[in-house]
Amino acid sequence: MRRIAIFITAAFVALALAGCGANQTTQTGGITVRDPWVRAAMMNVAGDQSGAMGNMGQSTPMAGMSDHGHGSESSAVSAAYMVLVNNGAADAIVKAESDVAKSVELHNVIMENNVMQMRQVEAIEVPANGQVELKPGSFHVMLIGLNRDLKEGDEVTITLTTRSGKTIEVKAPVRKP
Ligand SMILES: [Cu+2]
Repeated sequence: MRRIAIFITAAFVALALAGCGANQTTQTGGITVRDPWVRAAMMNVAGDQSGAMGNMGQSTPMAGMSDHGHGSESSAVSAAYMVLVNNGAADAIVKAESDVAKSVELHNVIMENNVMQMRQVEAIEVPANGQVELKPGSFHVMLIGLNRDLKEGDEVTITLTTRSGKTIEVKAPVRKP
């Protein structure tokens, strides 16, 4: 008897899930982006310094280290911030891409042993009918290895992918923090 009861419950759950799926396809909502911006950053500040040191013929251990940058390889970083507004079912940002940097990651800032540290995260969760603010000291889109200077007034295109499979193209102005 008990086994039959469980089977019937499972059938009801399956029907309920099928119903949810049908509702989701007619939903127009989901995650949208408000107030995006990218922190201004220059890619060649460190490179110029190591070049000047090299011309003086004096190589400190520090200058020697930065020479491994080989000029065209930028180690400069920046970050993008925005508000993720969700007027649909719970979803998440699982990927970010941009042509301004060699690598783009989703990050959070956490306190560990009283030290603030950045950590890569698999996803930035956005609750149903809720919002998440990407801001300094919290979640952000990390731009690693800039391909060009990000000057105030420039525009950066970032493409976000949601767990539900939607892509969101964000045009973020560059600002000084
Ligand atoms: Cu970061």
